[in-house]
Amino acid sequence: MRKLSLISLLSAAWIFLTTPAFAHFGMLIPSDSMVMQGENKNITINASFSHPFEMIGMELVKPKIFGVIANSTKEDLLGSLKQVKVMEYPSWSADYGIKRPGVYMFYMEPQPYWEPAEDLFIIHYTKTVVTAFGDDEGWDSEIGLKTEIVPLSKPYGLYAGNVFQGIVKLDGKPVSYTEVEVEYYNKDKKYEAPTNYMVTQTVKADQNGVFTYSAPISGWWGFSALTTADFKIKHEGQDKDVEIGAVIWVMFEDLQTK
Ligand SMILES: [Cu+2]
Repeated sequence: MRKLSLISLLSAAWIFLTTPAFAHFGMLIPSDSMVMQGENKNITINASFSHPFEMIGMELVKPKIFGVIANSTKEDLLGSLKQVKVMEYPSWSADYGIKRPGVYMFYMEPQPYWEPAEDLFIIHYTKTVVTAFGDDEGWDSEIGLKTEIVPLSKPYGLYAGNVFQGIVKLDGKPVSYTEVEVEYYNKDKKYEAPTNYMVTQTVKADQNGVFTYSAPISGWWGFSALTTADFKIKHEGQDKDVEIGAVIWVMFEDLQTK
């Protein structure tokens, strides 16, 4: 009996210790992904490093890079970041006023995050796409991040149930058979996964780096394609591997009734 309860205690501890480590996501969530004519032109973008389905936060130190590319112009937005809390942990937020029609790609490169449990650093190059005032040009273009998901589906204006397709790129080239982790931003903690296997789902890209996922419900869905970097970072004098993630956040909408 004692042995059994020790085992169950240990396995409970093991689950507790390992489960949350699986699915951290760089997160960039704008207050609106389709800004319409006559709507509030000011949006807020929240930046965090979190466990979106379980709604467990982590600290995000001030990102190395945070910006937007719109109408072929890059704008550094690091200076507009303000400290906020996301899921109770220190995170960042920026207000952005949209002035012209166009596609606005927000992106962040966080500082490398040291993950002792995995003995490596993690960098999630994270982006999200906002469209404004009816101009759609360039939704499929590339920002040019170290690793990036380039959308094959318009990364906004999707219905729940639609598929989202993207190409996983590393240094501008498609990566074959990469694993892509998928997670729902369980914002109101409304949902529960039937099993722990379903908190994070995984799809693989094909030989051309293309992956496909169909979102079952409306809301924000995160896609994170993970590879190992071709560079190392020193931790206490030792070279450590760097896991790099190409992350994109995509909103799926419900069809509305009249
Ligand atoms: Cu984590």
